[in-house]
Amino acid sequence: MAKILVTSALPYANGPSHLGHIAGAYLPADLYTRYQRLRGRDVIHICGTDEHGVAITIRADQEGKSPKEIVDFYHEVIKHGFDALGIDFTHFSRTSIPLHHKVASDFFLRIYEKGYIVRKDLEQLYCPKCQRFLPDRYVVGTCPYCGYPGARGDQCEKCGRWLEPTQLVEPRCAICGTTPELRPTFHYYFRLSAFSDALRDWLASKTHWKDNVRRLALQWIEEGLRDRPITRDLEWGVKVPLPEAQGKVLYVWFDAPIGYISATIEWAQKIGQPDRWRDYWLDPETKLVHFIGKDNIVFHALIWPAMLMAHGDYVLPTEIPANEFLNLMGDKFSTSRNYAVWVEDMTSRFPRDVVRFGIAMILPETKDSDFDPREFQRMVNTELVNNFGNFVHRTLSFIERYMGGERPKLEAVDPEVRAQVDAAYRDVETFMESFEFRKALRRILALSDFGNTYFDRNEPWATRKTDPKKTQRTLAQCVYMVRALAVLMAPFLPDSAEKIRGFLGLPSLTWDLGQSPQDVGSDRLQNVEVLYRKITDEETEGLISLIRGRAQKTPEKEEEKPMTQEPIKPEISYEDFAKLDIRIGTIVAAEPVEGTDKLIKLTVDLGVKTVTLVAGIKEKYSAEDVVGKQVPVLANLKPRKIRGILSEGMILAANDPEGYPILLHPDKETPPGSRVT
Ligand code: B3M
Ligand code: ZN
Repeated sequence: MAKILVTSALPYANGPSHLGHIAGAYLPADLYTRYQRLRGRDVIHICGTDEHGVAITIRADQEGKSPKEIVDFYHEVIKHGFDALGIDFTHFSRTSIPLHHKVASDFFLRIYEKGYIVRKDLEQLYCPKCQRFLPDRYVVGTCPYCGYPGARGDQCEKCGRWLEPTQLVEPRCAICGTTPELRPTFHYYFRLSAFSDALRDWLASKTHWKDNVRRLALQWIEEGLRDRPITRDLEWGVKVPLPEAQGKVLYVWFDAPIGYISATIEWAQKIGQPDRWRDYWLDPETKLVHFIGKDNIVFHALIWPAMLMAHGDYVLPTEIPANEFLNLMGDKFSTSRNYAVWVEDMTSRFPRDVVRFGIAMILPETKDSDFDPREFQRMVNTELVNNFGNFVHRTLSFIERYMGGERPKLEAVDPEVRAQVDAAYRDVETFMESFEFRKALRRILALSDFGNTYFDRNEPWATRKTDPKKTQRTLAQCVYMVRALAVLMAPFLPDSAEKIRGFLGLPSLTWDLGQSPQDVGSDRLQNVEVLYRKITDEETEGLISLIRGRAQKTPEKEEEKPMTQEPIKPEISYEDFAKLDIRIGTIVAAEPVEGTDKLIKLTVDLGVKTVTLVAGIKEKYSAEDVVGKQVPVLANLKPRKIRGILSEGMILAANDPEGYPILLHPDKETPPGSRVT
């Protein structure tokens, strides 16, 4: 039997997981693995924390901790979150372990020796103050495309373009703010370009892949694959295993996917069958399935397969079911702004099956989707509680109450019931195999909906007095459906399925329903209880206020990236500061500057004199808004002409993340001309 090797993206060990992560990769991977296991297939699910890379070293620098302290802490946090949700990994490893370092260096050496890694001399930005070469993300500056001042050396968050650090206008060291200088150095490049044809051919066979994955990969190939630097000047990471490469480590995206292999090896060692990993990675028949979020597509559908091709021994990905993004009440999740639902927020409030259900209903499989606690409440209460839970409970409690708990014998399955169950099985199989978990779940709910209709239509509460035989038959059919539902739901709601198994006294839940009455379970029901309770309005409102209350109020701009603000500029002396004459002014008149989108002409009373200022605030404020307001003014700035108007100073305002102004006002009415020191 072909083996199935499921992986889910290795989460960076620099923060806890939120529902966006769970919906992107981990729950789908878990559903798929549990389903395949239920079908009796040889499947393992491998994951672990991604513990290298600058996101982690920057976080460590910011918090004054070592990278190891950061990753040790978050490895546990992340793992705990997965446990609480029942994400069932065969093995959950981490990339900082010596085994991974060894596997990753061997991988590097192998493809280096085959000529797919080459050394290139180049010039790189070096911070003279920090005395180090600066990896991409350690450089910040102004985006050459859109002018955004907080662009990072690898990407501009505002316009989304990928950048080289040397493209930044006015680059600065992200740690100390010093202007870096170009110095000669060298790096190692993976010859991705050598694999254009092989990748194109390989992708050609993946016609059934999700459109988002295949299209993006092919688009990259059409645009021309460029060789990619795979080393960085850092202390933290997998050391480049070449004597001349002192002080260099592998780029995190080079070593991380190799983590899928090293984690499998670690698992094999742990279970005392050290060669077992080979059965998966070295067998060309293995179905390798990478669950990821859409931001990881290029790495999994192009660069990693090319690395595997270069290496030569391992199986290539068979499937890459990448999900789109999950949003939160209409906005993006933002870890930097703490606008998120963390796993713990949910698992501390609701049973994990309820949480899994709520996420599975909205998996962003074909487009971005949205988590909203009100919608969560509605779906749980109507579908999980009133439909599925209700059918199971009304069936089993009827038997307890009116039949002394004795399970009615199933003589023959009603053809209508059989047809319904068979059709559900077929559809669920199709959907689960093609990673359409939302559809699978809705299909199961349709079956329990049918169960409820069947129950209502046959009115066992009425026939109980008039036709006990018929009542028996009705309930036997319903029990048959309860069992089918428990099986189909098992990947989604493992705890509920296990409970139902217990109620029915079945030794285990198996996909095949079997034909004989004994297959349904023991003669008596056991300890039947209610599966779910409804979510209350108070709980929903509580969750909403929690999410909104702790989020920082500024609009989101930089998703999940450290350093959302520009670093502090180089130090100045007090004398430098003392040259600035800042005063409180009262705006006495204001009019828009004709022919501009941004400018308002202000007349400001500075106590000692009244001045004219031109301020770029029109996008956010109207002239009427500001008259009468008090603002700080830089009063001794050399006057300059703006649109023909002499501006005699500058009002001081905060910038929101999009660069728009936020006016500042004194805490109470202040005499105009008061100094700000
Ligand atoms: N850690 C990025 C992420 O968490 C990265 C995935 C690695 S998978 C090999 O989105
Ligand atoms: Zn520096």
